[in-house]
Amino acid sequence: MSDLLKKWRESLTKTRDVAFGKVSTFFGATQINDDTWDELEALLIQADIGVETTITLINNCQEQVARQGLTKTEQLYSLLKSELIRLLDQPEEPLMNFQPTVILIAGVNGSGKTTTIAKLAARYKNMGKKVLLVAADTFRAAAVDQLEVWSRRIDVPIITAQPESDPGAVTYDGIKSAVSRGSEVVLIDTAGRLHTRYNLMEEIKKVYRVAGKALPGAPHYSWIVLDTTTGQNALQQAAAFSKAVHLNGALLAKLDTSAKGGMAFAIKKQLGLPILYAGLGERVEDLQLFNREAFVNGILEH
Ligand SMILES: Nc1nc2c(ncn2[C@@H]2O[C@H](COP(=O)(O)OP(=O)(O)OP(=O)(O)O)[C@@H](O)[C@H]2O)c(=O)[nH]1
Ligand SMILES: [Mg+2]
Repeated sequence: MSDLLKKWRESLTKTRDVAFGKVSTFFGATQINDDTWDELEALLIQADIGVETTITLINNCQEQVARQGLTKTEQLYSLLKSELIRLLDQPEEPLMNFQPTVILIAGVNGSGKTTTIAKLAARYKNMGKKVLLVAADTFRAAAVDQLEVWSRRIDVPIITAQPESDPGAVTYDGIKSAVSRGSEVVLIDTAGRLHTRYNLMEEIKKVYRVAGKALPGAPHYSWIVLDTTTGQNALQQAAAFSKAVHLNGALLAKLDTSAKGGMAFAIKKQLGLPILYAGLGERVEDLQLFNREAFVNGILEH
């Protein structure tokens, strides 16, 4: 097994053991009958795949079983694996060909935004890009400090503002500064906010609009960081942020500490958001481009 596959498998231990353990042991020499589908449906829902996505999955599997004339549940296993892979997109590294490419990062409190931004910044820097961090989380003084610590650690410049100043203003200054210093990638960190709080959602809409005023077309990417441990709850969060800041990608944080990795399938199926990156651990290099085959092989036993 390659090091990459090993890393994914290791990070998905909880999801594999706790949530998908029963799915993996379900298949064997038994005949496929009506009970098979009811039981499999229950197991998949318990594994955080979500009701709607599970129903689609079961329907697709039933069609294939009929078409291929499969009779044993063990034959169904590899079919399920390939149908799970098919539910997900295989992303490529997003293009960074604007001058600069502006990326807005949103999400609820504590989901992993700031840490993920630091990891993304290090990744893009290693790819040879000139990166600039913008600390538009002006809500807490400690939030700016946290990003500044990262900025020093990964040696990437940062634009900050006074605590409690307007997050729109620092976004504007940050993008203007990126243009004048020739940065290639700008990562904007925003304050954590509940997707149900009207004022806070209006505030991030403003950050989004101001980015477009500083540079027409910005933000070019608007990504949500989802804490994988929240499971299906992430769907409501992503739906609300999608409306506010036109999300075009999701990043999964804390896959390594979660048993609810199954939620990834619903993000794509129900919201149509591609998963771009996943956090497989706390280290900078633990942020990986999402890999659908490694993911599905990591959540199921062989
Ligand atoms: N194990 C693990 N921990 C993570 C990962 N991503 C984030 N964390 C941890 O999650 C905690 C919260 O991360 P932050 O990056 O501060 O989250 P945030 O969304 O910026 O939080 P607020 O700004 O308060 O909304 C920190 O302790 C991180 O180390 C991950 O992929 N794996
Ligand atoms: Mg933060």
